[in-house]
Amino acid sequence: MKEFKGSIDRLRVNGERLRQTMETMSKIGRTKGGGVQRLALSDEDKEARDLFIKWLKELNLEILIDQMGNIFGKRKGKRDDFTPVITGSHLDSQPKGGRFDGVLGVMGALEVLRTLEENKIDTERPIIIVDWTNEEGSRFAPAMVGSGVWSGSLDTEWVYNRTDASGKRFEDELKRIGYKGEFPCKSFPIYAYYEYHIEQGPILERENKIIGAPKGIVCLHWYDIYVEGEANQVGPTPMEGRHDALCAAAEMILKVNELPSKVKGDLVATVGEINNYPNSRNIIPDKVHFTVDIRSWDDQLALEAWKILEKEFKAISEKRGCPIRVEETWKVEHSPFDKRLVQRVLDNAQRLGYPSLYMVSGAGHDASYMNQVAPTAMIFVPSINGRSHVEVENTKWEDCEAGVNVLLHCILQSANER
Ligand code: HGY
Ligand code: MN
Ligand code: MN
Repeated sequence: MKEFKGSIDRLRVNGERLRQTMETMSKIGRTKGGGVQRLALSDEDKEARDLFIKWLKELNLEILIDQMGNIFGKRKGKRDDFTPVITGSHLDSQPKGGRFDGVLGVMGALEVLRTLEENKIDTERPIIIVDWTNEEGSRFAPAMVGSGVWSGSLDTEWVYNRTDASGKRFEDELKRIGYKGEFPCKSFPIYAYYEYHIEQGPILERENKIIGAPKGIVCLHWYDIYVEGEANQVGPTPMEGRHDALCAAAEMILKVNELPSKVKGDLVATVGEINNYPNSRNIIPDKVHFTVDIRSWDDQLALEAWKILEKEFKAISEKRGCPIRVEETWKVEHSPFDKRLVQRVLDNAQRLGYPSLYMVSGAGHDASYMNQVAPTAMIFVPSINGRSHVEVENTKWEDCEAGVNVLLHCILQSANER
């Protein structure tokens, strides 16, 4: 390996190696439509973790797995007593998800460490790469539980007892894949956290920018709604007097969709998941479960919006004689990132010649929780056609490389600050 002689400013990552690493990782859980399915704590998640650890070992990093299965790889600093710079994201995916969401931030961080290693560049501070457990929250709700427990916002036992649709417990699945580590899942002092991620929206592409520097992430509020009705034979039961849980739910779901137009501002509201029982074409449904996801930069607006919705749900429930139960499943406040680090992202993008944009993240990330315990910033690159959480999710390789070059220099600058 050659010693890097030039000015550190000229250092760049190896885009071809990044691409090959991404393509190797995307083979794990690959779906017919060209996406990936690596649900948290599934066999595919285990396979991806095993491969990630193999790559960490090749870099002689000190590896640590904590009680939530978060995987940390530490590269020593000249001053190993200094607080570290952490960078990473997640390897788990949505069902039929994309090849870039989360994994680009972990493989990008890996490429940074490979670049430092091969150029024999040491930093003052240690650098830690991380894969956070269950960022997606699709199989086990809520999302971002690995970073949520680590940052002290979620309780280990509560997460351990979360179950998936088939009733499997989080802790049992974590043990089954061999990633329930010994190390306590709790925060230690860190100097800075950078998370590199695809934008998952249309703005960078529309504005012809390559690097996004989010000022922060919106709040995320998740609710679970359970509607009770009365099952009966669809034929002889008169329409009058039915308590059809699915019709009640359908009316409620439309209210979710209409909510943002009532409250103005940046609010978005979505029902993504619905389960109907007994789900037989000739039985009037008597149980429906559906989810509500509300997001806004303004936490208060999101809470007020929910109040409106809850009232509308109650009115529909009474009108149709279908009692409801509401679970306030999860809330993460909006997270304004560290202004100095966000400016660093913009400055590095400019110095490296990449057009950049100061923006907001509408997607949740582990950075939402990390921002509660350490100076945090994110680096975005464009999603082609603004698509994500779909098999066609895609980002140009040259943009992926550009993002990692910005990540490299942000990390170098922070890791060399005394
Ligand atoms: O929900 C989100 O925005 C993220 O994918 N967990
Ligand atoms: Mn993600
Ligand atoms: Mn995601």
